[in-house]
Amino acid sequence: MWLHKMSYTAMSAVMYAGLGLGGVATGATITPRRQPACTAPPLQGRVVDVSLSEMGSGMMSPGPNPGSHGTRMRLTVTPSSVPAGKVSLRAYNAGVLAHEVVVLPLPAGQTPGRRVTGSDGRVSETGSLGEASRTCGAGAGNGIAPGSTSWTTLTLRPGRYELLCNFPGHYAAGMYAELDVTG
Ligand SMILES: [Cu+2]
Repeated sequence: MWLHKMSYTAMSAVMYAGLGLGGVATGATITPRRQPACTAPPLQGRVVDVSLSEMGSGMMSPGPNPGSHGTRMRLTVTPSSVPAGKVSLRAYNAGVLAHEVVVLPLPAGQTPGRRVTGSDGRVSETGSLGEASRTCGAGAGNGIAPGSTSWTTLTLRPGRYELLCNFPGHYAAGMYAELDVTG
């Protein structure tokens, strides 16, 4: 899932306005960029921390079409291996753009980052086991706002999984990582 184009653009505009002001409030209240907007509640099972960001966040302005101008983005998973069973993802957006985390099975022999990207800049979510894409909330939403956390609890069988951000262009820009679930 990802933000509709309108709200996505609007959010970007807000982000750029914030960047232009250097994060200084001028009348309106602007939440300090590096202060987490929220934290996840206690989560069940093994907790996997997922960090979402763009390279050089806060030091450069990503273009209006992130990922299409060579902007590198990243998604990291800690730890990268957990026992089978209940696994909770705690996804923190450390970047300046909205992101999300989608969990897809990774077929044997396939390395992360090799999925085919459609003309919309997204990969197929067929077979998705779940996602964390709700600002300060659980499960599916319209994206995780910068400085916010989203979380979800899944029951995962042994195998390899790929966690990725499916906002247009973000996967191709590097937002994917492998999570291994051991038996
Ligand atoms: Cu993203």
